[in-house]
Amino acid sequence: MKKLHIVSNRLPFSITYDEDKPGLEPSVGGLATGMNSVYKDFNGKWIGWPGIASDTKSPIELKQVEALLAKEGCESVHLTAHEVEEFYEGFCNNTIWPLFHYFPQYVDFHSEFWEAYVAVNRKFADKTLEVLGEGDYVWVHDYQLMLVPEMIKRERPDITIGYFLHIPFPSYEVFRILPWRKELLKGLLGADLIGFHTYDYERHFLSSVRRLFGYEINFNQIHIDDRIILADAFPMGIDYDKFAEAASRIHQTPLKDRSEVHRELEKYFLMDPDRKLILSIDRLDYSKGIPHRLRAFNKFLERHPEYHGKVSLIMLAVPSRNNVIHYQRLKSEVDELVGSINGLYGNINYTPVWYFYRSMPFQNLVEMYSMSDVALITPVRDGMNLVAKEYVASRINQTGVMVLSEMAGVVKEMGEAVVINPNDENETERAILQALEMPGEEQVKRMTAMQKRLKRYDVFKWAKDFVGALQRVNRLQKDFLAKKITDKISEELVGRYKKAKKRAIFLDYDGTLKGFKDNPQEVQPDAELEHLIEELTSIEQNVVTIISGRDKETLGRWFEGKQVNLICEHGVWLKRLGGDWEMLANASNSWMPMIRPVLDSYVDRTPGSFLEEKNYSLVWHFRGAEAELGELRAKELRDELTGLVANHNLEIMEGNKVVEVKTGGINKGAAANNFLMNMDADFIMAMGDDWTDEFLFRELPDTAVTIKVGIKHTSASYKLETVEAVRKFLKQLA
Ligand code: GDG
Repeated sequence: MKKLHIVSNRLPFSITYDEDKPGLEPSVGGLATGMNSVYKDFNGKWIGWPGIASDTKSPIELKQVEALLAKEGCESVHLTAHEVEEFYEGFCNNTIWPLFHYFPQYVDFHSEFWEAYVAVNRKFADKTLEVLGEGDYVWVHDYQLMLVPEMIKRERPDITIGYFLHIPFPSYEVFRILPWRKELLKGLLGADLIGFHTYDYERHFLSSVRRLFGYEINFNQIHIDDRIILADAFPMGIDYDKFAEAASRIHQTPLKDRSEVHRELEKYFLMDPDRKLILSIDRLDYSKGIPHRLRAFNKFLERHPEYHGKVSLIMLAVPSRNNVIHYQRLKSEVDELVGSINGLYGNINYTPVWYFYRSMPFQNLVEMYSMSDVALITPVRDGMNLVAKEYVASRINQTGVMVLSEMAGVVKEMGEAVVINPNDENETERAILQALEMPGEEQVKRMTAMQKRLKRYDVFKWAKDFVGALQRVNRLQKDFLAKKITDKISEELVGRYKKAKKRAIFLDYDGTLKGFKDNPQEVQPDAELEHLIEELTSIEQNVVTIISGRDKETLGRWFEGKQVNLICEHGVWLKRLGGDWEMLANASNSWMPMIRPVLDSYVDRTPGSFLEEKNYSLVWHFRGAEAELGELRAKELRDELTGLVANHNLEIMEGNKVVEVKTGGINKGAAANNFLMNMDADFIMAMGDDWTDEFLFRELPDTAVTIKVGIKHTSASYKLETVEAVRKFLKQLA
């Protein structure tokens, strides 16, 4: 059975010591819960760091820890204190974290950090490689391990690799700041499926891939040589029932058994039943917008004296990365703000902000969720934010209001929240008021809708969905490879070719015999190609025809003196060996003055694009333009042309980074069949790369060997990935 292995920075256990005897404490985080549900079902291992610096323990102690973890299906990757410092605290938390959360001013660009990141990723990849069986699945998690997918794929292409990023993927303009941006992307592109919390992160990622590498992207599929890579959004859920059930237990806990937090909260409400409580929970991180929240709350108290004594903010800030200067400064700022608000508005009976700088047990967390009237969640950037989901799950009586930042990934699933921009403190202040005054009925309506959604797409469904997509991408890849010319198929085809007495061979030029360049005039045949054509055409039984959309002047010049037939402009012109140009189809160009100005305007507005004028067609090339702009303009141009061409028997052809307008009814398929008349060929072969070649594949006789170059869907019977593969195959025929 194929296994599924998980790779993440931390293992789902912490190591505890009881008088030097190590033990394991299971982690209760969302990731651990979700992954436990899949990796055990799939009989896989969990590969990660146990959380202790390896050089602070003796080899024997490390072995003990390893053995304990191994019993739980975990494989340990050991990191020294120095590695933890440079890799985790350095590159992960001082480079990627601030950059991906749009804090470029906090980013450290140290090459030592980068080197440590590469080395540690290598360790994770090596450990994973040790456990992999034939055709297994691997699911790699988060920003600490962005290079691992490629490291595994390079050595084990048979492994299907998924990767999930838990933080935002920033816009290209931010991502490009990083000196190692290409390396990170290459690392990710080793995966077959790349998941994000939201579609926004997905499109930022695709845009970076397009701009940095120029790979072909079809909706959410990236095509690289013979691989298909899928990017998709999977909003991570929580263990919904766990929170709902815990909240329901809390409501039923007898007075004497209630926790101290529970009792304190009740005391607060006892003082005045009209009192309200606002909740805020996060790690103390600059991405969480804690000062913004405090300033907005301060404004609220300033503007609404009627709420003095009636509303408190209970703020749990979990200590985090406190050896980093930006976090220390943040802590001072938060301490000051809390002090200032409490100093201004507090009294003996009233504390406006209850501030806890620590973490709390799960039980207390749910008590706070279930007893707070409002959750104020205002990150300036957050990949998802699970706290928001946990608050909703804990509201078992369906009351409560969520005030939520539009910068958190979770907002996409919480349209019913009161949504604010955390940088607008006036808006947040108004939202606090709106939340406190929201009628019960409306609260219930909004909360019920959110609960229904979050209960359905919980962390188990999320994990299952991702694994399902991983299996699908594996099938997609197999479907593609099904048409690929393997060594065995190649042998068969060569056998058929050898037996034939008369062979008609149709070869498209650009993208088939020769790779693309920005300027289409720069791709005349190279020496290798010329030699290949000479060899092919020197065989008596072969009738070789170059069949292309190019103009007859260019092809005529490039192939002058060669023993090939030429079909140009998609089938308008034919030049038989030794003969003159003849017109195969009744083409006209009287329409050109009408269409040319339209195309000219696209050239003007799209830097890097240009217009090519053939005898019977006009072509707008956008390969040299900025990729996304080019695609967008091509779409606009097609729309604009559609009305114009319909009335003039014209056709719009979309080639590879070109939009071409030409007389209707002319295509390579019709031209090739015309050429084949009276020829009596007993072996017909056609090769081409774009959709103008699909006419050829469809219209040639069924016995023809049709070969698509590239990995897109095709009606050809076979596929070859690249121009190099085409040349290699033709060499066998020569
Ligand atoms: C990253 C992304 C993304 C918090 N305080 C206590 C406590 N917690 C638990 C919460 C929640 C989790 O920690 C925090 O999750 P978040 O999603 O809010 O944030 P990050 O830790 O920054 O996580 C984030 C997430 O990955 C998942 O993909 O949503 O955007 O930054 O579950 O309940 N738990 C306990 N005591 C506490 O004091 N027991």
